[in-house]
Amino acid sequence: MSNELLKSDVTAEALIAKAQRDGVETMWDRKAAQKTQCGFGEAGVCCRICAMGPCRVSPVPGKGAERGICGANAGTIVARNFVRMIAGGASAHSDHARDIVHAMHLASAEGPFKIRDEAKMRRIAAEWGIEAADTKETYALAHELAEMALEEFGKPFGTQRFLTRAPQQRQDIWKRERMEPRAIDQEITTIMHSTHIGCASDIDSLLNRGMRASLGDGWGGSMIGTEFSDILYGTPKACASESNLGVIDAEMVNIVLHGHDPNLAEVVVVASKNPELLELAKSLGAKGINVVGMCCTGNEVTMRHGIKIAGNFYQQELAIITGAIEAVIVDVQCIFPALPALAKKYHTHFVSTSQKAKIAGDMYIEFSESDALNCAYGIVKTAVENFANRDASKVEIPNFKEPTIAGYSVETIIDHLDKVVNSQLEDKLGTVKPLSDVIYAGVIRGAAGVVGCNNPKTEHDLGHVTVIKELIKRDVIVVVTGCAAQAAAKVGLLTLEAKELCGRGLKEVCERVNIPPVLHMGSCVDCSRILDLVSRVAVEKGVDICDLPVVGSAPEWMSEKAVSIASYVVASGINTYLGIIPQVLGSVEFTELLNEGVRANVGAVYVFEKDPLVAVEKMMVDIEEKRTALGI
Ligand code: BF8
Ligand code: SF4
Repeated sequence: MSNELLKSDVTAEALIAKAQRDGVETMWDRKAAQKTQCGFGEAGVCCRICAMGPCRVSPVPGKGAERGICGANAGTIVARNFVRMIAGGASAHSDHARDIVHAMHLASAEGPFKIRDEAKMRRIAAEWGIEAADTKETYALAHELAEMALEEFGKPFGTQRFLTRAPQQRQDIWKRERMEPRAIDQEITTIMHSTHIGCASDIDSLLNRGMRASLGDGWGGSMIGTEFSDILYGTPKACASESNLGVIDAEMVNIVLHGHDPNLAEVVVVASKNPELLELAKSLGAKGINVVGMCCTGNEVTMRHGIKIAGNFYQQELAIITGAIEAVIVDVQCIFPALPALAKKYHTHFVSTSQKAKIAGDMYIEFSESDALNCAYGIVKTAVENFANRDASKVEIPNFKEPTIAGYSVETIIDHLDKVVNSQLEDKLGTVKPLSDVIYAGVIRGAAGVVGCNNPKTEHDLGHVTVIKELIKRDVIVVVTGCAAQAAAKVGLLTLEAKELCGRGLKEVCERVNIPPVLHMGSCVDCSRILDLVSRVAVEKGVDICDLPVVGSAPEWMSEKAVSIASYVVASGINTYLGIIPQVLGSVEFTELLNEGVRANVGAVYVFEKDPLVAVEKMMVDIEEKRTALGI
């Protein structure tokens, strides 16, 4: 266990010590047991795509085997592994989105799935060319739109509908590069086909297919996930919350919602307010039911209901180790298989709910959209009843939490801009013009999206927090999603007071618009909100996305979803700074393609930089070069 990697987390020291006292294992023990990680795997040169292998080729040209048995060289092997990561990530985001659309297909006035943002539904219906989108009966339109959205996953012809939101210049590039994503599932299937033994070996072509699938995620699956979640559960508005493990309440029944899918989380939030269950909780000696969020399910319910954030990815074990959690309820993605065994060491019920993420050793209560409220009621009841089994002597909750403001959808950002800049006028502008104007005027130098996971290869949260603090100090406004958003929340960066850490220009903008300098835009699928925001600025200024002083950053990423996100951000024209080096260094050619070559195709590159301070310096050079090129 390396304390070094945890020193910037105020909750870790006590809880890791408690874990040792309690005799339970954490990711840190398992990381230590891994000893030195495999150098071939780390370089991406291990191939086990067929049963003639596994083949591993030398990551150093001229030393050892240069080709696998079929003749694949390091470039091919590395590229295939990389684009398969994109396929994994795109499938996760997109399959999650499909579940949201299925829930919308079940929506009715009686609920529990209802149309909560009807105006947005009608806007998107019109955008997608549905006739009489403004007059059709609400649920007839909802079902028609849901069917259209489901077709985006498997339609035999045509490209993704949301691509038209991008500036025309960007759409032209995608057309020229043959990167316009067709059906979402098709793009993922094409990757699996192209990377099969004896299929594509050309690294440019492989990356091109990978980027196309990633665009099918960002502008397809993820964007559908975001937009249809808003229609179904409401478009987020700025709301107050709190963050870090201190939100766990020793006197309440504590339920951790962990995973990614808001379908389950939304109904659990409803069930947690059920008077019968509250009464049951009180009869067992609890003051109430405290639902807290972890990872992106947490982000979804924080954005819409102000549900408190218990923590991010690497805190999933620490939450259980507090001894005060009655149930961890999970849906899909980023859930450690280690959790059921850990939960059994305490009184915690580990409840998995999705066939897609059945976890060995769990308490499995399958969530069914068609019986959503009953399901959620049953799950929450199980948690409440478990309060009686809590062992007070095992409870230790770190007393750390920070105020947090979340909920900055694109609509909410525009609303804030309208309120200030246009308060004298009757009609709202309803555009991002005030934002693009302050960027062009140089009051704000640029914008950055800081996103992604935690990774025990680096000190936890430090990369996120350092990058964000250094950027806002330099007058760069920051938008955050995923675990990066939660890292920022835990150190108080998602507050109005964080303006004090900003340069003069950004501070003034925060004061006038009444926003934090770091805007929580949601879960990882909500990186699509960032694409939408940046596109609006580009369209408003008549330029391409790659012309804007905007950067992407994933200081601590680890998941395949993050590889897909990085790829669609680059393919959308934004240089993306990765603090964890992808497993590609075993091929000089493929590394050069990512770091430079792909610029000729999409006008942006992947930048590898482990040191967050150096990364920020590079981002600032990048931003200032873009400004110079624009003549601003
Ligand atoms: O989708 S940031 S660790 S929780 S993958 Fe997972 Fe990474 Fe967190 Fe959300 Ni995103
Ligand atoms: Fe080896 Fe080629 Fe099979 Fe990969 S695809 S395992 S390199 S033979």
